[in-house]
Amino acid sequence: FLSHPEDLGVVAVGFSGGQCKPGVDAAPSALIEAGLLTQIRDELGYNLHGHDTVHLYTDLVPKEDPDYRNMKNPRAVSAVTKKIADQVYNQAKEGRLVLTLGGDHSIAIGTIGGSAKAIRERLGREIAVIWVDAHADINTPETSGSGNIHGMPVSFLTGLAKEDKEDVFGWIKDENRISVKKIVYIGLRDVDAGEKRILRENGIKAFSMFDIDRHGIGRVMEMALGHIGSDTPIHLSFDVDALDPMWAPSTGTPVRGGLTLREGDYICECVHQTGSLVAVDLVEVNPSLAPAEDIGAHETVRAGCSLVRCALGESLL
Ligand code: Z70
Ligand code: MN
Ligand code: MN
Ligand code: MN
Repeated sequence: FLSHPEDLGVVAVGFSGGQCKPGVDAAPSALIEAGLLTQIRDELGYNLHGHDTVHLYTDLVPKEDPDYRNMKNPRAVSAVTKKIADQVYNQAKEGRLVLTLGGDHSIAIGTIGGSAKAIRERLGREIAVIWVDAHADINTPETSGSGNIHGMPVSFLTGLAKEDKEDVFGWIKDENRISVKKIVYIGLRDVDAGEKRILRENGIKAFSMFDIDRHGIGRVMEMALGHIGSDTPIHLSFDVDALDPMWAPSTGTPVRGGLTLREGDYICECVHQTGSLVAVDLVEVNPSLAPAEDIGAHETVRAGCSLVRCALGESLL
């Protein structure tokens, strides 16, 4: 699906307005300082585009941003994700693979909104999404208990949540949306009651930690990719909190009983091996949230780098 598979569009965006804990905005710089982009260029051989700037988009954050439909920072998240959608779209329409380094998971409204539109225009195809996360992030503004928009991106992307107001996600059009039939979750273990109902009522494919324990990650990936079907463009959105806190303690909402680093890497490797990957997000790394001083942050950043390299084909012999 890529006309320039060796070209990688990089969108580095330190944005934290989709949740309440500061620090996740520092993740792109931490990942880059750990050598991620150098490794991608020198060891994996990609030509990088758009990698020179870490976008903070503080200019897009309005002074006044009162809650709307129970959402916190609605105008800021809407404006920043709209901008990200443009950036990802501009990279993807050139036929490049797009890597986005977040940021909290609200940014996926932009990354997936942008790649869905570009792939539709370029290939007339709908993308599939593999969402790797402890959480389903499919609350609507009305079902959300927290009001944090990083718990809602999938509802906006699938059209389960809609809003007409232009400055509060009214910019999301059908061209940006994905089908509930083409999304697959892996790693779920902390899903709200309202979200479970949404998953059930819409027949959304989800592999929880229970399924991974039962079948093993190998079989789960066969089933996940089988559901998507071969020859479908794939957007991989990886929330680092899918990993067990043993591997990724520095994240806003660590949940015990998660994926090993090796299982996370394996998911990324399998997705790379399909040859259908068009975009990757890595989100929710928060270097300032480390239970054990510096060690936790360093380990989490290292784990994030490993996941991205695997998605870009590092382990392919
Ligand atoms: C909860 C909510 C969430 C990440 C927390 C939590 C969502 N379902 N996502 N941490 N990464 O607030 O909607
Ligand atoms: Mn998430
Ligand atoms: Mn999560
Ligand atoms: Mn390859």
